[in-house]
Amino acid sequence: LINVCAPLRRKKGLCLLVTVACVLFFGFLSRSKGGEDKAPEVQERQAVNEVPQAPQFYEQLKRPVYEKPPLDFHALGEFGRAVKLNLEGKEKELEEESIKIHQINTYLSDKISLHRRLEERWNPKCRDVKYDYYILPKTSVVIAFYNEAWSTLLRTVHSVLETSPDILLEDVILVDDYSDKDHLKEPLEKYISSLKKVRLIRANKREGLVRARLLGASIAKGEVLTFLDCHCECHEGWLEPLLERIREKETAVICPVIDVIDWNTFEYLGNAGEPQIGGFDWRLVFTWHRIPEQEQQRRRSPIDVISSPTMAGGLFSVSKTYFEYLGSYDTGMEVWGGENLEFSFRIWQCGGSLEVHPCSHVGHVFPKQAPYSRSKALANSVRAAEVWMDEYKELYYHRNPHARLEPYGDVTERRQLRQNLGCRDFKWFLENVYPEIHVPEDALGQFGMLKSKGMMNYCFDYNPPNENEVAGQKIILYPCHGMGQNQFFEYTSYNEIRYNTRQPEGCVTADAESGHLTMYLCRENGQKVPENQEFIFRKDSSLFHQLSQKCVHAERNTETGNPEPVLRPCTDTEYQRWFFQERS
Ligand code: LR7
Ligand code: MN
Repeated sequence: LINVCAPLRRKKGLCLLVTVACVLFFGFLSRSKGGEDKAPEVQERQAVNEVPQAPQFYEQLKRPVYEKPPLDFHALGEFGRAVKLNLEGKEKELEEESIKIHQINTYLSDKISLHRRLEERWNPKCRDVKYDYYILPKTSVVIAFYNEAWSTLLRTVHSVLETSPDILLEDVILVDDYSDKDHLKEPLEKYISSLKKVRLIRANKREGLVRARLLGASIAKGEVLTFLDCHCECHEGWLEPLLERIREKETAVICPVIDVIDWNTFEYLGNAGEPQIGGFDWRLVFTWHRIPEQEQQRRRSPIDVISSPTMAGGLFSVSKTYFEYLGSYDTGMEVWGGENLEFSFRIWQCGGSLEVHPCSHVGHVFPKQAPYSRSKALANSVRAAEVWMDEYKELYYHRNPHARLEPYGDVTERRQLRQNLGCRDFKWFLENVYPEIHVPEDALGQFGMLKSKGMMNYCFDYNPPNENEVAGQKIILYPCHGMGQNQFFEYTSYNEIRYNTRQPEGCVTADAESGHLTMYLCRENGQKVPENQEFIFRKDSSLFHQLSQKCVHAERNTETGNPEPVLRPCTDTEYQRWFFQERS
C-alpha cells in the first residue's frame, strides 16, 4: 500500500499513469501561476522507466553515495551507544567549555566516528518494502547551519551520504547562515571539496533559518527538497519512504520519525514503537502526541503514513514544485521559531497533507538549552497567527498578552497568498485535522488570572513538573503577574477550571481527602467531566466543589506559610470569593 510501484512489472502501467497524472496536475498548478511547462519531465521519466530492474541489480540500486568505512565494533558511540568519558582536570575543563559554547557535549562528539552506525529503529516490516529506484524523484538535501560544531555538522553530512542511495541524492547543500567560527571558513571548504555531491553556499548576513533554507532551495537541482537540521544522523533506508510518498502524492509534505540523540552522551534514544505526531498548544508552542484513535483506525498497516496536524520543523521532504506553489516560507520570519506551525497550517489549509513516515528514522541532537537567542520567535508566531488563525488568534493573544504588543512587520503579502490559493479557514483545520485539541471557550470574564478577593492580588498559579508534562503538582497562590502562562486559567461551560496554555491540558482537580487542589489531565474531547474536576462558579463568586460539598478557600499553609487554595466548608468570607481578570 505504501508502495504502489513495488511489484513493478505487474503494475508498471498504473505507476506511469499516476506519475503522469501528478506531473500534469502540477504542470497545471505551476502554469496557472505562470510557472514553466512540465511536459519534458514526463518524457524523461518514461525513458528511465524502460530500464529493466532485475532483482540481481536491486542491491546495487540501493547503493549509497559512500559506503561506511569498515566497522570498528569497539569504537566510542558505535551503534548509538552512550559514551561516558569520566574526564578529569584539563580534559574535563575542555568538555565543560564545549558544552558552554554549543549546549552540546561537542568535546565528546569529536571523539565519536563521523561515520558511526546506528542500530535499526524502524518497524521490521519496513525492511521488506521494495522501492522502484528508477521512478522515485531525486532530492536535494538542504542543511542550514549557524555556528555549528565541526563534528555534529560533518556527522550529519557523512550520514546523509552514507545512507542515501546515490541514484536518489541529487546533492547536499550546506547553507552557512553567516557563522563567525573559524572552523566553518576555509577548513570546512577544504574538507567538503573532496566530497562528492556536497555544495556550500554562504549568506552575506544573518538570515535566520527560514531565509537560509530558501537560499539553499534556490540552488537546489533535485525535484524534491529535503531539509535537515545540522546535527542529525540518518538511518539506513530513511530517504526512500519520504520520496516514495511524494511520488505517490505530490501534495504530501512528509517528515521522518525524529529520534533523540542525547546532547551529553550521544546515545541514540529512538525506539521502534509507534511514532509521535505534532500538535500545538494555545501559546503556539509545538507539542508531541500519541497517534489519535481515529487515525490508528484509518491506517491499515503499522508502516502506513501517519497524518500529523503540525511538524517540528527541521526535518521534512517536499516536492520543490509544490513547495513553491504553496509559497515556500514566510521570509518575514527571523532567526528561529514559528515557521514550523505557519507551514503546517498552510499545508493543511491550502489543500496539502502533512505526514510522518514510520519507516524513515532520523536522529536529532536536542541541545541542553538554546545556544543562541530565540527572541524573534514571538514575532514569528504572531505572523503565523495573523495570517492563518482568523478569530482563533484571540485565544493565542489571551494566553500571551505581550504578543499583542509585538511588532511583527507586514503580512499583507502572506494574506494575499492565502487568498490566491483559496485556502480553507482555521476552523476547518481545527475540526478536520486536529479534532483532539480543546478549543477554549474564553467566554467573557471566564478566563485569565483567577484572583482571590480575600487575599488581594494573589492568583491561582501552577508550575508544571516539566515542559512536556502537566500533571501532578499542587496549585498555589502567587502574586498576580498578568503575563498569562502559569497564571492562565479558563472556566468552561462544563464547570472545569482548565490550565490551558499547554497540550494536553491540565484541569484543577480536588483531592477530597487532603483538601488540596492539584493538576491532572483533563478529560478527552467528548468525554464526561470527572466529578473531582467539577467546580461550580456560583453567583456569590464562590467556587463550589459539588462532590465534597466544599468551597475553594484562600489560606496560608500552616507549615510553609505559603498561600494556597484549599477546600473548606463553605462560609460567608472574602477568602472564598474568586474572580477572573484578563490583564493587570
Ligand atoms: O539563525 C539561524 N540560522 C540557522 O541557519 C538559526 C538556526 N539555523 C539553523 C540551525 O543551525 C539548525 O540547523 O537552523 C536549524 C534549526 O535550528 P536549531 O537546531 O537551533 O533549532 P531546534 O532544533 O531547536 O528547533 C526546531 O524548531 C525550529 C523552529 O524554528 C526549526 O523548525 C528547527 O528546524 C526545529 N528542529 C527540528 O524540528 C528537529 C527536532 C526538534 C524538535 C521538536
Ligand atoms: Mn536542531
